[in-house]
Amino acid sequence: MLCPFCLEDVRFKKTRQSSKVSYACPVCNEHVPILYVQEYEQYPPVVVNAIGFRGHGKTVYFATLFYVLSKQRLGKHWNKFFTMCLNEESLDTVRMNVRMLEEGILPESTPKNFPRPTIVRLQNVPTYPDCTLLFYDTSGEAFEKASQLVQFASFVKRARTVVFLLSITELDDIPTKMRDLLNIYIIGIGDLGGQTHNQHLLVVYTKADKMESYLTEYPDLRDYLKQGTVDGLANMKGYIQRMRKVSDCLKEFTRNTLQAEEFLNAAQEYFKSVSFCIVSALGASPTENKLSVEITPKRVLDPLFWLMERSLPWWQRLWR
Ligand SMILES: Nc1nc2c(ncn2[C@@H]2O[C@H](COP(=O)(O)OP(=O)(O)OP(=O)(O)O)[C@@H](O)[C@H]2O)c(=O)[nH]1
Ligand SMILES: [Mg+2]
Ligand SMILES: [Zn+2]
Repeated sequence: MLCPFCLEDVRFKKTRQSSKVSYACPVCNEHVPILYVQEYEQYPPVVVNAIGFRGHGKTVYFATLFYVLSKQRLGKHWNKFFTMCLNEESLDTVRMNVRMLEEGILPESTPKNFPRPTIVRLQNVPTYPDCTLLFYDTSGEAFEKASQLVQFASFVKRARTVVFLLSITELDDIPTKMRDLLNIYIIGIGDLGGQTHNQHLLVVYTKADKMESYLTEYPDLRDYLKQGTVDGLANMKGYIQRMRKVSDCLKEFTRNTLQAEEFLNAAQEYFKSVSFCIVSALGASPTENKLSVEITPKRVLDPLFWLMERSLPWWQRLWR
């Protein structure tokens, strides 16, 4: 089983201290949630990661995702759906992030250290098997050099799908910076003894609310964003089809508008597959790092769907 703390494959040891039963990792000695161990097969882990430069929206994206999962009543669209945090620490993290966004406060820049996971179980999302999401968020500084990635973001090695989060309006030379990030990742994963050829790549364009000037020739993408986050969720098959069309459209956008064809060519060469999506976590720009209005997230569930889609065994994907 995958240890959520050190990401090694281990056999957890059952321990008993007075009346408290728990499972401990033999490698890192962390105590792992009981439900994680006991129902591992039923809710396999999915490593949710975010790779991107400083300030490109990684932490805000995760916070918004927690907000949407806990506040936007997705159970209205999905019969029997619910989420559950598997330990107290994860519940505290989710609650703190939701409260912060509700109060209009944005997170500080994330410190550079190896992150502790936020462990959230998703149950009864239509068309997807149940799973346990392990969220890892670290500083963008960890992705500026391969050696830093090895030290602070080795969790990426265990991700079936690697997620690049890019805020293109904050890049001065988009094609070069995109290629650099990919290059750093490929060196880092090599140094970690991993293989990109076993991984899928998902490119997420963040802060879509700031991208209007880039999207003038893409009315379908603009419409897709306008419809928010929950539109179409009642029909997941249709939603996934649309998500695939959006991915194809963003691939063209990457090639033609961003002129990042070398990034695209290299990504297609090195990864099992490359998909794209676009999100706006906040829906609008904050003023002086405070939110003046309630957040209006746009399409923030799409990366999660892609991660779940790409975690399916190959035969299930083929069947789809
Ligand atoms: N307009 C707009 N701004 C956003 C959005 N998401 C994040 N931001 C802005 O970007 C800033 C940085 O976002 P973070 O999520 O903290 O960035 P990060 O990638 O975690 O940065 P590091 O932790 O330093 O690596 C926020 O403080 C917001 O001002 C969005 O959806 N729209
Ligand atoms: Mg951060
Ligand atoms: Zn461990």
